[in-house]
Amino acid sequence: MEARIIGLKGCGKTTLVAALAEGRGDGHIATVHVGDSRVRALSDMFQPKKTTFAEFKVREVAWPEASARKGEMERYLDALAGGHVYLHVLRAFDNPILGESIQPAQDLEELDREFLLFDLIRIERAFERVKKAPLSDAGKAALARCQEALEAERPLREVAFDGDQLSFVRGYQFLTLVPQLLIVNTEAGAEWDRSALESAAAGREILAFPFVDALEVSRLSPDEQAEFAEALGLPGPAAEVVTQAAFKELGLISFLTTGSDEVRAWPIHLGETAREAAGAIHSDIERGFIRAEVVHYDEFMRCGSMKVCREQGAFRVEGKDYLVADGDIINFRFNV
Ligand SMILES: Nc1nc2c(ncn2[C@@H]2O[C@H](COP(=O)(O)OP(=O)(O)OP(=O)(O)O)[C@@H](O)[C@H]2O)c(=O)[nH]1
Ligand SMILES: [Mg+2]
Repeated sequence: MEARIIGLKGCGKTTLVAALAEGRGDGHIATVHVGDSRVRALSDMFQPKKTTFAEFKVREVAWPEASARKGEMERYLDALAGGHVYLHVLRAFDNPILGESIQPAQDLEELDREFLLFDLIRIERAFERVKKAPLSDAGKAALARCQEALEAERPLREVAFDGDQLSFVRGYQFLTLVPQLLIVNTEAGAEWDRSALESAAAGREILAFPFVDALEVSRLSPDEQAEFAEALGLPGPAAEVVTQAAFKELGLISFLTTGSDEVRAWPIHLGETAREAAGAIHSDIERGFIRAEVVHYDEFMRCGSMKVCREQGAFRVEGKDYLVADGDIINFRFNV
């Protein structure tokens, strides 16, 4: 899973990478641990040799210098392709170097407009090139559908494509197809007016906190982070808040495995079955799947041990088609 951190010049992208990295980053790229207090709690109970969080790669797309051939914006748009979700940073703090006023809603509209235009031009080029790169009728219809949406100023992520159309459209790496979370970098201690941004957000989820404070919090130990985040008025440690919102946006959940060797969170898509979840661990477990022994995390914590879970009927045996829920603790039975 990879998230791209995007946004206009000087809005705080690099600062966000650092806050998410919790010291593990490298400038523009970081591997973010999906903040999951359940993993920490289970690890405290089982004292395993190893504790493994679900992970998320983030990569900043840095604002480029203009060249003789291309302006800054053109170069930026060219560099954006890829990634499963955009973390779109908006500046709501005063950055004196930029010499521009604070206007996150207008900044958002500016990049939205550029994205729409970029995608429209890409479609026009595809139509122009049909002699050299022929398009099937289905392909033409899919692109026409994209064009129609974009001309009505609708981003492609809002269009309900069917499976075949979607995989065809994905091949073009359209910018408006990628889901977005909006992350507002606010001025520490200052009020911030959310209402202006809400209409421009058009349904995208908005997170808002001062990145400089989030960065300070991210330098603390996991135990201290939640407390200090609260004291500073943040919604939580950045890695936790942002990854949870990104998981929700992408329809991801985590199931858990426990034991004396390892406590671990495994990301899968909502709607995946026990057998598919087994495949997330190893293809052998998926192939040799017999059954899944399941206790939900909340039930487990209520009971305090597997033994009590069994006695109280919180422990379930599920078959291959069981739909895994977020927070299920699963032990797979399989033969190889
Ligand atoms: N006051 C204040 N300054 C901030 C905040 N976040 C970032 N800055 C400062 O703003 C400047 C730009 O931040 P960066 O994180 O480098 O922004 P960027 O989006 O990566 O910038 P480019 O890569 O050049 O586009 C730096 O000097 C930061 O220290 C904030 O929340 N409050
Ligand atoms: Mg930067």
